[in-house]
Amino acid sequence: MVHLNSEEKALINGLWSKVNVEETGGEALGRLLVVYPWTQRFFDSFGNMSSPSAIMGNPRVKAHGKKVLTSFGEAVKNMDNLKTTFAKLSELHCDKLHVDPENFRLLGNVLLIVLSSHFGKDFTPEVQAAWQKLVAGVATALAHKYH
Ligand code: HEG
Repeated sequence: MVHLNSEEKALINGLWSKVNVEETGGEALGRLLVVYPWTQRFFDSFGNMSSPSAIMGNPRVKAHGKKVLTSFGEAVKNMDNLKTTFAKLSELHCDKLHVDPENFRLLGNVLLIVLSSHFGKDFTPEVQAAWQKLVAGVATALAHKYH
């Protein structure tokens, strides 16, 4: 399990307070679907995914990205308790949605790229290192209930 010290927590909170959940969530999920096209199969009810611009402009992708990043915000609030916080969602993604947990790692890395592009030089190596730990912890927590 990841352990975040108080400096790392402060760096995570500092960036998170400036994140636009709707914009960043939509962009992260959209990029996941473009860069790793096999992830599209979980969203075959979402309509037009025929090109990168169709995916990035798809309102259902944007809405679901916002939902996912809003949920990710629970990780920021519960950095010492990721497994409990995501236990129910882990069960849902395993039993009902059948999402391969490798995809949680891919989404975490795409999220970091989106944050880096939004925040530029404010996304310092220290901030990246703290976020890198958090996304790894979330991926592990979401995979925890898989069987
Ligand atoms: Mg998942 C639904 C959170 C990664 C595929 N995801 C959801 C929901 C939440 C959530 C809160 C709604 C649950 C509900 O309706 O009760 N997802 C979530 C997080 C993360 C994640 C926090 C990672 C940080 N999800 C993820 C990935 C995939 C995926 C990587 C697939 C590549 N999620 C997925 C699908 C649904 C959800 C297919 C159902 C979508 C729908 O039909 O509405």
